[in-house]
Amino acid sequence: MPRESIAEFAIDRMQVLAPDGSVDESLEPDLPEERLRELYRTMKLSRRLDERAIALQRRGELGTYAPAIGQEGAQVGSAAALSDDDWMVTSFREGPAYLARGTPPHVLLWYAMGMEEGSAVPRETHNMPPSIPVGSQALHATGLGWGQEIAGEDAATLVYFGDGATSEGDVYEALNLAGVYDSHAVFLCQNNGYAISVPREKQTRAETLAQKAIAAGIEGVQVDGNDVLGTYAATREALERARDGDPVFVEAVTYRRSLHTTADDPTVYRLREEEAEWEALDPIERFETHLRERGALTDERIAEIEADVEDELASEIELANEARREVDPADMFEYVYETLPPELARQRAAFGGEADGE
Ligand SMILES: Cc1ncc(C[n+]2csc(CCOP(=O)(O)OP(=O)(O)O)c2C)c(N)n1
Repeated sequence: MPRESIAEFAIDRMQVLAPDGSVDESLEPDLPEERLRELYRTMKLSRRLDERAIALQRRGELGTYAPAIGQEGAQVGSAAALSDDDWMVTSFREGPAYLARGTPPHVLLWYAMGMEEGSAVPRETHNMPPSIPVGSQALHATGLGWGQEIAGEDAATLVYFGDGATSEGDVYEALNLAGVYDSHAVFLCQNNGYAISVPREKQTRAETLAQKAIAAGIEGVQVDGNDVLGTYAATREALERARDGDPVFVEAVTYRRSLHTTADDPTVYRLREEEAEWEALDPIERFETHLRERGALTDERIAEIEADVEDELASEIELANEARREVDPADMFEYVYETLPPELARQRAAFGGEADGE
């Protein structure tokens, strides 16, 4: 038998909103202007929350905080495509996505204060709490989506993770299992250029991250992550497929413009010139240009939105502070196991707590 090619694969890339603010009308999602302004406001709220949270952390009022500055388009666009019945599964940098799903800023601040109240899963929200072990949440999403398939639900599960997480076995296992069991999962990889100090090109030799889907036999698509409309459209399409048992991997190409966390200093591993290139591709400014051009935003309206965002944040920070309480680091042992395994019981004892494990 001669040697021949037996399989061919391709990865599409999508962009609806170009950097100059113009749209591709054939791909443009049909969203009313009020909804577009809402997405814009959520992106602005997220940006200001991040800026204020970094300042609060510097004053010692918050613990470690992971800002999503520059990633608002990727997150608000994708989270906005979810329906109320869908589940959202997050990592630690998904502030914009939580805001888009209606989580109030004070809950995100509680999380950064180390308070368990920030991790609560209110029944009606279908939002999982942040997952810190990189990539682990992809498995949770595959399981949730598998459950949706078994229960015959017309719902899907959207999971966020980063470019670094694609090097974790957990993500490969999650993709593979999702394909085999028709899990209703959408894997939203925010390729933000870095895993702490490790650049994307040191993460993998693969040309795209979306092609990681191919080995699992599921669809992979790349989208301009600084394009909120493109991300919305790509995610909505992916969710529709996932609700029918066809999982999808969406790679949103974006850039982490700020710190990995407040414990990081990006100036030691990347150049200012690179940051400037991405500054010019800012997702909020791009969307603003578009909304101005279509007459949905004016100077006056922007000023109103900005003032409104400042007011909301002022009262949300106050709310967060009113509930502030001293957090005991030993609390971390309280919420996962009913009975602590011996190793964790030993660790809790080292914190000065009770060692009552088996
Ligand atoms: C299993 C595991 N290994 C290492 C870490 C430490 N860590 C925290 S964030 C991070 C990088 C994650 O990069 P990426 O997946 O690209 O997401 P991003 O931080 O860019 O949003 C690492 C290595 C961790 N939390 N979990």
